[in-house]
Amino acid sequence: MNRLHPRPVQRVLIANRGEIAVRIARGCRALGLSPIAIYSEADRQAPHVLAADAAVCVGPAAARESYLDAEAILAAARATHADAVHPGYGFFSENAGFAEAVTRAGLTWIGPSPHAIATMGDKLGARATVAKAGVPLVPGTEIAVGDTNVAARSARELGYPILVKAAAGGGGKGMRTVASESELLDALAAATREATAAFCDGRVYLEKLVTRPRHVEVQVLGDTHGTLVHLGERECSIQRRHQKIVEETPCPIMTETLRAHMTEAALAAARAVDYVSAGTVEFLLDENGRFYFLEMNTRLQVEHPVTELVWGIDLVVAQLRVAAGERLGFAQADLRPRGHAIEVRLYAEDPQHNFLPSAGMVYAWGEPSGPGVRVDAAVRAGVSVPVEYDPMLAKISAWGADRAQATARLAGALSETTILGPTTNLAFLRDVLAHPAFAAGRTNTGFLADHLPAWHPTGALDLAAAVAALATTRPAAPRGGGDRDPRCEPTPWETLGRWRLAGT
Ligand code: MV4
Repeated sequence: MNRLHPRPVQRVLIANRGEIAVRIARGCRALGLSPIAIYSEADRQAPHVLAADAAVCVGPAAARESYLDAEAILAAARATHADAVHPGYGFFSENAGFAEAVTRAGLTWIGPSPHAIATMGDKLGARATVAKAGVPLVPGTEIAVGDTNVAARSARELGYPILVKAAAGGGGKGMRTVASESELLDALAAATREATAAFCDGRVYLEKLVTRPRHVEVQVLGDTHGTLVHLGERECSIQRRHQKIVEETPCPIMTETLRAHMTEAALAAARAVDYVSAGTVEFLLDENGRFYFLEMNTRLQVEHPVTELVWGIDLVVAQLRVAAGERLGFAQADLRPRGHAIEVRLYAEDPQHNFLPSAGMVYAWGEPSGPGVRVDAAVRAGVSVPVEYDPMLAKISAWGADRAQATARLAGALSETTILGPTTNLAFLRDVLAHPAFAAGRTNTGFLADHLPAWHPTGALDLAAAVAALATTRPAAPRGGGDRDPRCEPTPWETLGRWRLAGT
């Protein structure tokens, strides 16, 4: 197969699972393309398998032996005559070697070039590359600090507090805060150890600590004909342990001037690696309105739906089209954001017990709908949530003409969401949205620690919702056999019998 002229894309292998695999299958359908799923032995019943035209088992439950087995995935592509591979997020999405292998196999890689992935994947390389393009960086060391004397001198010059970061890191892995010189040696050793274990690459560097930053990121989209546009920013500051929980666009404190500067910086960063496909440039925004490049994610992101809702662009469709060599077909001047969108991530985890994952059988699942509501989920009653993967069950998003309407619609959608089986963070999410600090847009990275440090559910609403869900999914006992008049079917409150909760 000639790698410069791969065959036209018709069959797309989705090298992922869960809601993003379902989402990508939808994008394929929208273009008349045929989605092909892969699955592990733990995912035989998974919703993403049903979303595809064909599905191939690639190995046992452990991700290393299935979703991260490059040979098995390429064999699945061959067996199903796939023309292209979409990696989704996580797994192989930011693996330059896998992107290369896909291309070498004569398949179209739906994503940026291996060069762009590799450059941005190395945080020191990314810093150097975007600095040359004039993108503002947090003051820091430009080289890995192997020598502790050099590190101590650099840290003193930067001024404490500082952060030790892993060059191969990202997402907070291998990161250490250092308040003063007395902590530096231990932090360097710990970060090096952690980075070596996680990435087989122990290089670390220093950055000045930005206190109480917001995490604001810019969506970019490029084609192979030289068009590169941005689709505004997303604010994703409400996180715990580097896991985002709430994402929205626009950023509540964004101004036209700040947006102009930040999006220009994001486009410059993307241009520095000839970026093609959907990508995200992350910034820290400090309390004085200054912003600094953090890293670039060279993939479609979990939180892409809020951008789609406000900008009216299907990012997966755009990725598929530009991967096939088509032009984007629009320029920056053709794009106008409208209104506000907020997404929350529903996790199978227990907020009352340190957010411990809570996988297992889903007995009932009722998803919300209504004006401006969007659900990206891969949950089905009767199917277990495997323990082997990320415990995210669904993303629930709402669009509104303004932030208040988006918040109200999302809060309404959450009270319409029912799940019976795994413990979830549903009630926690409701309390985040209902918090006055959220309404006021005071969403920096300290939000959860400041406002919901030791969270406990209020009221028995969750149990009531779960019982109602159970009641609505339980078939009514047949009376008198034969065809029954649906007008005589009992209401949930009747089938519930003594399971009625006091006060509901
Ligand atoms: C920082 C920072 C403060 N100052 N860098 C966290 C994940 C990784 N992408 C980088 N991170 C941070 N880098 C400097 N120089 C604070 C964080 C950080 C953070 C950033 C975004 C969202 C949530 C966060 C939570 C803790 C720390």
